[in-house]
Amino acid sequence: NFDYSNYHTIAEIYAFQDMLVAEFPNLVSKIVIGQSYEGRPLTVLKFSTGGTNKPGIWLDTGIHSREWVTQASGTWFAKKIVTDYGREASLTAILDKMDIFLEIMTNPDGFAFTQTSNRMWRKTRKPNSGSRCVGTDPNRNWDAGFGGPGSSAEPCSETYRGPRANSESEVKSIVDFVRSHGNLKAFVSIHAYSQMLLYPYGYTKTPCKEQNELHKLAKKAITDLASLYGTSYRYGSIINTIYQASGGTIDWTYNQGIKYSYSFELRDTGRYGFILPANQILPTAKETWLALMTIMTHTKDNT
Ligand code: 0X9
Ligand code: ZN
Repeated sequence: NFDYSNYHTIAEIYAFQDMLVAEFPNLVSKIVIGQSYEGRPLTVLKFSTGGTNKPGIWLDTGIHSREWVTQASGTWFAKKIVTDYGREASLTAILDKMDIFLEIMTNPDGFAFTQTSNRMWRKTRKPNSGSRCVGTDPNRNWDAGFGGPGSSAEPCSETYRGPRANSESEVKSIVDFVRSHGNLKAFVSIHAYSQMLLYPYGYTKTPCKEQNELHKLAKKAITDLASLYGTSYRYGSIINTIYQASGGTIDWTYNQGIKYSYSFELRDTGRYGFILPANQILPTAKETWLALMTIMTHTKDNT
């Protein structure tokens, strides 16, 4: 009875997660990896058929709080996983070999702020000493080219990098999780908008070591995505496809040895931008899922 075709409040999404765990206790559990600056739990849904420290796939949505179609798609992905396990062969094969981790509200303070005060809020909500401007860009705060071009040292900027790498607990909690898990094979960070599928790097033009494989897999994934509604995606490295961005999530995860590090920019290409109408949530989630399945299946077959 959760309405996947509408946007939901942060409280509704927390409740949705708990209901999913209650309904499918043998498949889903909730992990709290830390807490946000304002004290909200940073919750991750773990989809697992058992075993210890199986190879893992990480998915996150909502690290930029205003990108609402991503959190909405995240709830649909969660439901899709519990629906398809044991019924759909490819997803079943993935979960028989690997665990899936899904952080839907990766920036809960920002998300709350978009619902109460400023729909266009992007950053975290931690104050900056010596400035009246609040928040750090959580996609410039990672320890990969931190502080380089395509990030700002100015707290009032939308791309403020923060005082130091991992200064934001929303970022540091994922860093700690990735390190302590130690067996993640894919890491997919989901943003909006622009319709792009991106791989490292964002901070340097130097091609990443596995660029050929990542490029071919991205092409296959966006071809599968387009097969549903014809939505067209561009693909390539961050720096060559969107712009230079330093201190980004997937550059750090890739440098940690997680080869299948990708980032999506979901619908649209700017007509509605961040304010994507709710009637596009389901089509966006469904087409994105096809690309995610392509990436996850390739990861499984190469793990
Ligand atoms: O500027 C960003 O952080 C990303 N664009 S967004 O509109 N979602 O803010 C682009 C940077 C690299 N892209 C991703 N990692 N998705
Ligand atoms: Zn974003």
